[in-house]
Amino acid sequence: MRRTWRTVVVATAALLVIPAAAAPAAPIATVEPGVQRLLPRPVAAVATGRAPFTLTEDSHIVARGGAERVGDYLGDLLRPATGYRLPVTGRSPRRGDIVLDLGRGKAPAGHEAEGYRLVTDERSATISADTPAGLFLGVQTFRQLLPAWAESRTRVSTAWRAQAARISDYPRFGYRGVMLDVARSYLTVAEIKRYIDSAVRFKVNTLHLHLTDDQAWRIAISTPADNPSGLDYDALTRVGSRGGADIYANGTQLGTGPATRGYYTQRDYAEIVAHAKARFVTVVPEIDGPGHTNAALASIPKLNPDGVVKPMNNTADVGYSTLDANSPVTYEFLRTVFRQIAALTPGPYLHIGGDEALVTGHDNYLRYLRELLPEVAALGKLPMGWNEYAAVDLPPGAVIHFWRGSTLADVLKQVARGAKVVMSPAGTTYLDQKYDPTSPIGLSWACRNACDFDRYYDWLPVRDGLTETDVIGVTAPLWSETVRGLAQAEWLSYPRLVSIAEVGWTPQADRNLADFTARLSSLGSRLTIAGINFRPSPTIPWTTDISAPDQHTRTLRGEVARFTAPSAGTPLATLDYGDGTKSDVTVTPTTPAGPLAAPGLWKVTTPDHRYPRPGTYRATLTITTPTGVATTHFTIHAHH
Ligand code: TNX
Repeated sequence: MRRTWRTVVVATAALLVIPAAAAPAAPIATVEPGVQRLLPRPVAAVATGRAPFTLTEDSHIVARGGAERVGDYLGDLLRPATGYRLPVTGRSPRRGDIVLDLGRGKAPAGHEAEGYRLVTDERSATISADTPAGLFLGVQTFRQLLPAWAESRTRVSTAWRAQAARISDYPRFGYRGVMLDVARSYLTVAEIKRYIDSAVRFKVNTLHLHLTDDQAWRIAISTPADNPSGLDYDALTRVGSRGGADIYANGTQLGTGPATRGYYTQRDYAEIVAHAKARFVTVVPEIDGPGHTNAALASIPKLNPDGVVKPMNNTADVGYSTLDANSPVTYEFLRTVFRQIAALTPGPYLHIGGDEALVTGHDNYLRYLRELLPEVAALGKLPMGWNEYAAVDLPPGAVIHFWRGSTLADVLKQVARGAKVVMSPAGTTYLDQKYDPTSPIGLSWACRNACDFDRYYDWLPVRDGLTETDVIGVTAPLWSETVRGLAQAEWLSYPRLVSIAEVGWTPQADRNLADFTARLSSLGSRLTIAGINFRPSPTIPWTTDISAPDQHTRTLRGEVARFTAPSAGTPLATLDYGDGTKSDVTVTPTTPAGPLAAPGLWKVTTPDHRYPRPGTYRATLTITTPTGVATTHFTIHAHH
């Protein structure tokens, strides 16, 4: 039996939230995917008005040479929902093929590294770029032109159409990052991979891993043959990885329960790096110091000049620990650690932390950096550090990770000497901050009351005397004092991470909050279908997607449709059976929504409905949500 699924997406035109109780009689606008909905907004995109591209069961992904692995990735994305074979082949393109065209001069001029062009029409969908990375970014755009059901991991039967369009696109910045703090609370390798997979949809290309802190040390370091001080590196995981941020210093619980714990073997870390690399994501590992080092000090007593064992500390406290800048053991330790991490890290940067060294003493802080930075250079890497580290002269190409303004003069001085800047101003990029005081998790020191996607969108990454070329990018850090597992990480990240992704991608002049908000409204559906958790912001008029298959039956029974409804509140469904009868039908969430979980897919079930006589009936399903009304039709072939 061939089942046809249709998708209808509607939303209220107004930005206002209509209370669930009031039946919205507001005008309805149909929202289809298309160039006007893309996130982040491309540099140039037009709907050509031609017939759309349609993916069919005969479609191939045409990709040769360096394009092949991007073709494989795209095939893996599209096969589950479409159920098509989508072979990756080198044939000359036929109607309905997706073409990944790699070659010199294909990207917009001057944007060879990550630029791409995308043309969709009734003949093909062609993505062209100078690099596989450019093709990969074009793929992320293309998938957003397909119906949201393309994100389903189970088969959906629908017309897989993409609007006919012509897009020319490239990033504002080359460094578009997210940061996971796996020190305060651990994420498994599988969770990190999923987090990467979600972030790349929005063209994020850098994953900063905050691997060590006061509360825990999360990366295995093997004891080197050359170990003059006899340091017990195994203790970093045997002792240090047992920690986590569980409580505030006053004993109150942080987050929904104790921190998750664990560590990465070097093989685990390599697996994360490889997964990231296959998605054109650079991993930037951070080993924080000289402050934020209690877990290391507690693991290896010899790092303390007095040899006294420091206790592990499971509070959120920071600023009380320091490595000894005057002890050769400190540098012996750091050399071992950074050498091993560098060997596992293909990316150009090693992040040395350098923040909040409150008990180090200024001279010792400078000494620490002056000893460590040449070691990083000797490993062939560029240093990156939180903005405090601009207190010393940095090598050209070093990156200052800006999180607060107190050392602006130092930053500007180092930039004048050739350092670059990545922007993570705490009040507009920190994903660990509560959205508002009702958020069950999150901190609030950097952003107090209204910290939703709009605030994280509406800021200038180039300012304070910096120029466009001084700044190489932005990063959204997810500190994890209150984060327990991937679902909570996603809840704090989406939709705000999308704001930061667009700050990093889209030219300043093309960024507009109202336009961004409108584009976000159809994101909830896509995230829902993809199984990515998010916070359905109450100010967004979330749209609904419905899939209702045609049926061959005389008696309609059980599940007749699935739909998305990201807004809070229970939607209502009415089914007109097409034979003169009409009734309210039951809607059931497939996963429970909660204060930290967006509503998942809903299913619609009908009581048994027997058609009076054989025939073909056209049913109409209407879903009413707090933000709009969605309608779809399906056919019942009631012959037997
Ligand atoms: C400040 S930002 C920190 C982190 C905390 C974060 C919590 C920075 C360089 N240091 O250690 O986790 O605030 O929001």
